This record gives sequence, C-alpha cells and structure tokens, in this order.
Amino acid sequence: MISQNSHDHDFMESVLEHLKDLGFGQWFQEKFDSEKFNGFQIARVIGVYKDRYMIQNENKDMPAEISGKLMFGADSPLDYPTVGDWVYVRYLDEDSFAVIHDIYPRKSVLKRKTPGKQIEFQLIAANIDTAFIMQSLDVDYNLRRLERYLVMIHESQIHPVVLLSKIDLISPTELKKKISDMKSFMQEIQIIAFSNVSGSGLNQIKRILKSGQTYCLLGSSGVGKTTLLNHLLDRPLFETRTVREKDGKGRHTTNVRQLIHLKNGAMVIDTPGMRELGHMDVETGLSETFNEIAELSKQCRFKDCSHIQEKDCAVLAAVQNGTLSEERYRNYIKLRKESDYYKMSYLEKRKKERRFGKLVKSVMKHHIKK
Ligand SMILES: Nc1nc2c(ncn2[C@@H]2O[C@H](COP(=O)(O)OP(=O)(O)OP(=O)(O)O)[C@@H](O)[C@H]2O)c(=O)[nH]1
Ligand SMILES: [Mg+2]
Ligand SMILES: [Zn+2]
Repeated sequence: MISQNSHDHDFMESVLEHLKDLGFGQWFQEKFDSEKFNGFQIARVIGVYKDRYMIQNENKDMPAEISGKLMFGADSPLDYPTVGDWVYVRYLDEDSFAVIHDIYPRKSVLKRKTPGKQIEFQLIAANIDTAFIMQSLDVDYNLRRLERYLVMIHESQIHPVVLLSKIDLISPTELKKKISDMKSFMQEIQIIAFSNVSGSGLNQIKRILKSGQTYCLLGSSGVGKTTLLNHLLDRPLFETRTVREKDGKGRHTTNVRQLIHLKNGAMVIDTPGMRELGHMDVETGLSETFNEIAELSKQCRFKDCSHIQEKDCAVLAAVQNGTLSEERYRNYIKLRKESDYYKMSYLEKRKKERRFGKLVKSVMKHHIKK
C-alpha cells in the first residue's frame, strides 16, 4: 500500500464523492483500490459503439478506446467494457480522450447467450440496479418470454420490474385479464401497465426512479422503450420508430446502448430490442397471436406460402382488400423474421439480414396501396 499525504487523500475523497452521483455507491467504494488509483482515474462507460466507447467522469463526457493490453488480454466478450461499467482510465490530449486500461469489479452484469459458433454470449450492460422488462400489450405480450427475461435478470442479482406498454391499444377488460394472468404467474414482481400515448401510468414509473441508481430498459424491438425514455426526459432526445419507418429500413430503431441521466439523478440505459432472447417460442406464439393469418393461410394456393410474394396468397389479398390491416401484417412479418433469424448461425444472419430487408421492402411497395 502506498502511503498518501492528506492532500491526496482529500482529493481522492472528493473524486469518490463526485462519482457517487454517477452511481459509484458504497459497493464500489468498498472495492476501491488506492494503489491502482495512483496511476489511473475512474470513469463510467456511458456509450458503446463498434470499437469506441463514450465515458464520463465527474467533469465531463469524452470518447475512449481500450488499451492494447486490455484488448490482447481479452479472451471473451466478458473481458471488454460494456455500458454501465466503471473503468480505470488515463486521459490524453488535454483530457479530450481516454484510454481504458482495466474494468472495475462489476456489481451486476446482464448478458445473454447468442446462438451460433462465433459469439457465445454478449454483454448487455453492467452495474444495473433495476431492470425494466417491457412488453407491449398488443402483439408482444408473452408470459414465457417474460419468464426467460426474469431468469436472466435473477441470475444477475438485479431487481426486476415489469412494464406493460400500449394499454391504449387494448380494452380495459382485456387489460384486467392480462394483468391478473401475469400476477398469478409471478406474485412477487411489480407490474406497471402504462401508455406512452395517453400518459397513463407514467407517474408510477417515475416514482420508482431514484437518484444514483442505474436502470435498464429491456424488451423486444418496438415495444416503446425509447419512447418511454423520451417521456422521462421530458423532451424527445432519441429516435423512435415513427421517424425511421419512413425510410423503410425495418430495423431496430435503437442501435447503440447508452446511459442517460435524468433530471432527478437516476440513470437509464436504453438498449436495442433483443431478437435472440426468448424467441424460441415465437413460432407457436405467432400462430396464436395472429390466428386470423393462420386461418387465412389455409386458403393460399401454396401450402408453404410465405405470404410475401406468392401468387394467389390469401394473406396478401386480405391486406389489399383491407380485411387485414397493413400494420398487423407488418408486425406478423417482423416477428416471423425474428423467429427465423433465431435459428440461423451468426454468419448466415449477417448475410441474410440485408437480403430479407430488401425483399420485404420491394414487396411492400408492390403489394400494398399507399
Ligand atoms: N399506441 C402506442 N404506441 C406506442 C406506445 N409506446 C410506443 N409506441 C409506438 O411504438 C413504436 C416503437 O417505439 P420505440 O420507442 O421506438 O420502441 P423501442 O422499444 O425503443 O424499439 P427498438 O429501439 O427497436 O428496440 C413507435 O411508433 C411508438 O410511437 C404506446 O404506449 N402506445
Ligand atoms: Mg429504442
Ligand atoms: Zn400466403
């Protein structure tokens, strides 16, 4: 242990005090290694991009990269920093850039297994106190999928809260039934039903958010995670689906993971919707959820009709004559794509992703009246 004079000690104390606002609570303070701190500073990872990071210290945000040593020493995705991580850094170029030398011990980590050989699992976020698992009450609601999220979260020692979005899209009776189904399925877990459109339930969510705590938004693409975050910020800061739909990309709207500070001092991490967690049950869920499409498909000319471009497809015909809504059709195609996607290897996915997107896009143009 290197002895420190009182000036250094005061300095260290004040830095730790400031980091507290960023979530550096007691658990982390106890893990503090003053010997290591002598060569480095401590900062928090607030954004993860391809091979770049955004970090934040008690004064400001700045871009960062990992040191060569950290990179070469890493033999699994777990050894890389993720959003929410505390890291040991050194600043360069008059504190405009940082190099990450090591990862601080993690209080919790959210990770998921990915199918395929190249990547075994992927880190979602670290040092989360509470995870919001969001499902939308229209098409995304699925107890088995919820269960898989809960398993993942419980493994990580994180407190789960379930958020059910889009209550404006279902009837009060339906809402009551779904909530009571869910309650009987998991008694101890807090469930909040809300709507980003009507604003109902938003205050209940806001009341949970505590200063110095880190929250994470989890759930399938399109359930309304970013829209909720924009509400919590009281100003739209992040892109949500409506904006993106116009360019027809049909991809996830949120594609980076970022930690955002709310005015009251709580921190929220938004994540891209997960396609690979819990989509095993999408196949059966699909025909249950879209039973009218399953019914229609019996009248398609081809038994294995994909309802995308075939001749005499009853599903496409129904979209054209308006008996099946375009939105519902799009949802169906999107969810089916996710379930197909799940079964592929990593490399197949990378290839397929582009082709499928193009196909759907061109078919939409031809078959659906604007
Ligand atoms: N009717 C209704 N629509 C909503 C609600 N919340 C969000 N939406 C709409 O759902 C679409 C998707 O919302 P996003 O917030 O982008 O969804 P996301 O979960 O962030 O999706 P990814 O970033 O792809 O993971 C947008 O068009 C929103 O306007 C809601 O409570 N009710
Ligand atoms: Mg989003
Ligand atoms: Zn068909």
